[in-house]
Amino acid sequence: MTDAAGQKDLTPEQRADDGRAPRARREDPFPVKGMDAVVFAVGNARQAAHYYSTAFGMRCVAYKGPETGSRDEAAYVLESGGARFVLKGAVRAGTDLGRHVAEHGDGAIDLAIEVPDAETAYRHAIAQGARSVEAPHVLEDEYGKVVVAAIAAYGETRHSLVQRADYSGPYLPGYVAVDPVVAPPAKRYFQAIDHCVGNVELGKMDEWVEFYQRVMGFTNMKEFVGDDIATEYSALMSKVVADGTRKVKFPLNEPAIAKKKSQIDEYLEFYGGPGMQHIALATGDILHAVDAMRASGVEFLNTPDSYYEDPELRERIGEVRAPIEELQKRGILVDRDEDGYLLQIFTKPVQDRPTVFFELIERHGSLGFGKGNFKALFEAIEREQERRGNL
Ligand code: TYF
Ligand code: FE
Repeated sequence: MTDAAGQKDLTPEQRADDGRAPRARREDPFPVKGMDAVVFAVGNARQAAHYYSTAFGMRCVAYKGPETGSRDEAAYVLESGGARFVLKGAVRAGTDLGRHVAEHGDGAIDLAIEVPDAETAYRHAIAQGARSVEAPHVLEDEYGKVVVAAIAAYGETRHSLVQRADYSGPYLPGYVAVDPVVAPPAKRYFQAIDHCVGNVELGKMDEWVEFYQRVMGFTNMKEFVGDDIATEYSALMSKVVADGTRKVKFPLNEPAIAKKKSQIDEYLEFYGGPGMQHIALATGDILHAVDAMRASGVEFLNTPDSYYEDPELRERIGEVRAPIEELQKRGILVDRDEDGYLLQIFTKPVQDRPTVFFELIERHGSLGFGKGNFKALFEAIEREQERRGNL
């Protein structure tokens, strides 16, 4: 069939492609290189740097503070392979950083994304309705130039868009290289940020999913917690968005009305609004990482023996790289899907408030998030919620 313009009947996709070069058609409007850093506001950055050095095996590589001309805040940059945390603390009264910590406790203020072109990424985001936090600007020192812009995300969280063309400094202009706080472990515990999860208010999850689709061109991954599972045992709904290369993955949770008070409501109440809930850290050896972190005082959620004794689990997961007994000893969870399997474990909240926690994840092909473990995991989280008197 042909229409009035003499065109053959095309699918909407084909019509949109009409007359454009094949390359342009496939061009990503918001290309990303990966996570640049997770920036935390904390009550005491010097001590937090010590914790992430000694307990998470990270290496402190850079610093700024009053000694380097930063009059309001001290910031410590820690790395483990490609994973970078920046810990910021107020060095005097009356700062917005201090206000943030007073309001939310320790938490993430910036899920910074590395992009090939910050100006273009920012312009696209704003054109798609994102709220500006910082217009693109060049930061410069003797190591070179970095272009940074920032847009608002859920709650008080932002996404900095960081373009490192040929910057050779230890982090960003203004930071100086420093020696590690303690000698880093011979073998790092993790090497990348796998995903960063956001908790948003009831009924807002789909709005934020749509935000990442519209503003960053992210697409939904198939893993999600829907209505059915939510009311049955999880008391939360969850969807995952990711960039085309799946280097940046952002699951989003909202509370669900269920029999018990949602863990997401507990977070929202104690954090004082939406914010980052957990960071999953990709490890190549979760057994070693858990052992080392536990020995340094990091507390992980417990998994009951019944999880490992369930014949259905053994059936479902098949052969994995360690005997089940070794996973059981440590409380490591296993999940398998059509692409492969993953091992994962969750810390308890790492600050006084029941808010931010971490996940260690060792992937063997699986691109999922441990859907098969949601029930066991949420039960473990609820046991902790109960202990805190918040269930
Ligand atoms: O990131 C995920 O989706 C998994 C599972 O409150 C999960 O780590 C989901 C919600 C939650 C805790 C963990
Ligand atoms: Fe996770």
